[in-house]
Amino acid sequence: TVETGFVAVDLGATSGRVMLGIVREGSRQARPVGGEAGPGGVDGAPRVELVECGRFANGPVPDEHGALRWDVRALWRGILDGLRSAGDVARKRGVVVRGIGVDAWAVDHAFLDESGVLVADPYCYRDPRTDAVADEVYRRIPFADHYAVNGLQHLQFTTEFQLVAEVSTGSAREGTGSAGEWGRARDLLLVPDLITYWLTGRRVAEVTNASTTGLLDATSRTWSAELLDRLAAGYPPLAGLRDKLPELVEPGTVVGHLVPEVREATGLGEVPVLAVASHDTASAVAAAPLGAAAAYISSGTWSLVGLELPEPVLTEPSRAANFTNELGLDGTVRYLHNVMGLWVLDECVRSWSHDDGAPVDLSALLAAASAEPGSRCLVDVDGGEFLAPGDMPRRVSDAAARLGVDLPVDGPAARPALVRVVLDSLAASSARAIADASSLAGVPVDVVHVVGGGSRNELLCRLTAEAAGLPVIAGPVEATALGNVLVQARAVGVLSGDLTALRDVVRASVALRRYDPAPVTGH
Ligand code: LRH
Repeated sequence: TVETGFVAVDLGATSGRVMLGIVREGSRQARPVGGEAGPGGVDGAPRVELVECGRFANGPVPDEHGALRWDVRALWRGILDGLRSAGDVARKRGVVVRGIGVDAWAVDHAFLDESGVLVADPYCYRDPRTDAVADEVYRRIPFADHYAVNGLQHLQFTTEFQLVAEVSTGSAREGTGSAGEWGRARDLLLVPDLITYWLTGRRVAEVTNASTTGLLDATSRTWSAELLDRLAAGYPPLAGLRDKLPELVEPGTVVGHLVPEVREATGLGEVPVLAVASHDTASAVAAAPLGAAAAYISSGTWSLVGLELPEPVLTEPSRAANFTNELGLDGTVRYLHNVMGLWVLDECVRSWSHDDGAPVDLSALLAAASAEPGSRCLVDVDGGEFLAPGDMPRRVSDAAARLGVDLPVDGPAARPALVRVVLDSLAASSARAIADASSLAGVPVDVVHVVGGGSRNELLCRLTAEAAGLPVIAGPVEATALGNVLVQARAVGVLSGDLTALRDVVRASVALRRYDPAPVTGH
């Protein structure tokens, strides 16, 4: 029998993946393999099997001036290789590929010139060029005025602030040619839209990711004329911005078909390329098997902690608590807060692996950390001091020292305690965000879904359940790719139904794990 497949291109800050999602009819006996069944009744729901067809490293690369950028051409090569493998896997398995969708991290953007050629590698949001920009912008357009329209939490690297950094003389990047880049820009494309453009030749702005630019109206889901006008008034070079923003599309829109060069390079045919929920977090939330009264943590480089709501919360207390209203699938709002996430741990591991000249064994380290006494101290993992890469163990230790706690950094024996402080802090910060979201939105929460790579981190899940005083349901690990595939499959009619029906497919497809709140004690 012929089966149907969809390719998810999923770009994260530390790696990119190409996954083939094979959709199968449900059967009454269908049961997830390899673990506890999910909480939903899912017998009979279709299932998706994900096959990894490509994985490649990603990370910010300093340019000749030391500015952090993304090597998008390297990503593109990884994507083409992955698409070729996906085509091979599909052929071997008798699967017909009926769609391709791209998602990536938010906020960062590229410019295309008059001929449609990439002007320069996109800046990474961790580049310090925006360090002082937001405060400057807020003097002209107060944060409250922004929030009333775009509903976004304050993050120093929101696309709007990056654009202001780009056109401001005297900015951190003066002399590095940023103004020149803006001067040559005819179109602005967010990272997943850039890849979709290279696949199809068509320029669009997918709305879930566009909602992270600061330029969108969170209520109408359209570019905000008000914010664009005020920005142009404050920063005249940005007067042309409006014309550089592409047409918005909702997830599920067919953007185009593979251009001949890509067909040739990958061996794939006339496959449609669809807009998915192209903000990786939006895809992950779409595939979080949420029921009633559920909060989620999309746990990866960042922990995105919050609720799915039918409408934005644009109140003053919500702004003061720095909660964001990013847009989700099917008209939903992702009401959440950015917690610094596994970035802090990953950077520590990177630095230790560098010291050792060999990769650190993370699972041994986590086992040792779980045997450490908890609650030594809680550092503010949301602090801007942890945003930039480099020397993370020292920065964590300095933050602990400010709380009067001695957290040595030297030698492997010191590592488990430091890891425990990082994870305790992350869990506490997530628990606080869940409680805040619940009270600010006036929605009860009695369960927390952890999806993404962090759902595999047992210690973090246990600590989160303990800190929140709520059960944690962990999985799927590949929520983002799954959300990407589900949107495509529904758009071409292979799946049907609303978000609830899509989440039944998730429950039928993957094993979930439950952690009940209990103290995580050292021995
Ligand atoms: C996670 C993520 C997050 C954004 C950040 C820039 O990958 O997309 O939702 O805030 O990256």
